[in-house]
Amino acid sequence: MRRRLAAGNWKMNGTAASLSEVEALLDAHVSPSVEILLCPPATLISAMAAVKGQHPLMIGGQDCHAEAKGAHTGDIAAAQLADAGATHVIVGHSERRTNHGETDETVAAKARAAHGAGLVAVICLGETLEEREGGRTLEVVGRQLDASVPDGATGQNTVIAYEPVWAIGTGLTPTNGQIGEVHEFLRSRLSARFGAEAAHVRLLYGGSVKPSNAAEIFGIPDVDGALVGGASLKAADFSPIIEAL
Ligand code: G2H
Repeated sequence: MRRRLAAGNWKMNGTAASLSEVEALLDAHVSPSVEILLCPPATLISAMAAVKGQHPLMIGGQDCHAEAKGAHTGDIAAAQLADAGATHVIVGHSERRTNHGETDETVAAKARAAHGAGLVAVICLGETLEEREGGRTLEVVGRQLDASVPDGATGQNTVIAYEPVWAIGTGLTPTNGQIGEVHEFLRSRLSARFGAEAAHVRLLYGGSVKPSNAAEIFGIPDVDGALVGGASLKAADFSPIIEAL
């Protein structure tokens, strides 16, 4: 019912030379059985769109502004991402929440802007280590889900990524039980709010996903794919993750 999704978040990495990795990825997955999304720096979206040609690879931004246009130096509007060739945009990544003070309300506004521009919003949430150790994980992700996902979210326009902050770029991953508990909780919370539509919303896991742990993580119920950072930069790493889906 839900098509599996392998999403790569290049973060602030990559230049035009990195497009050779995209070519290698496309060569390895000419007709992928899962959806593949790459979110490069905005500077590379147009060039990546040109490289992919007719390949079903999807391209996303890593952030967008909540406003459609205006005096916001350095920011990018959702419609500008779409104009450059993006179909998706990540919003609410923990690095944005932490480094740029983004609140759940900011994230919801950005997701609304994404929807307004016809983009799929990949909405990120996840607890800190302190929250996890304090036994507050479900309380925190529940609050983030409620407040970061706007009304009007559907399986077509929204993907949720559960990314425990303490697992991002650290090499640490939660146990299968911990991931499964949160995903099950998120699904049921979405169901309570969105009814049957919740069954169509994909829930990705993110945080130190790599070739060696991908298959195990993808075997957890309610995990519909992954949001991959470091291991999405090289085709040799991202390709086996795609194959594990
Ligand atoms: C979490 C993830 C990508 P990494 O930020 O969103 O990064 O896989 O490097 O932990």
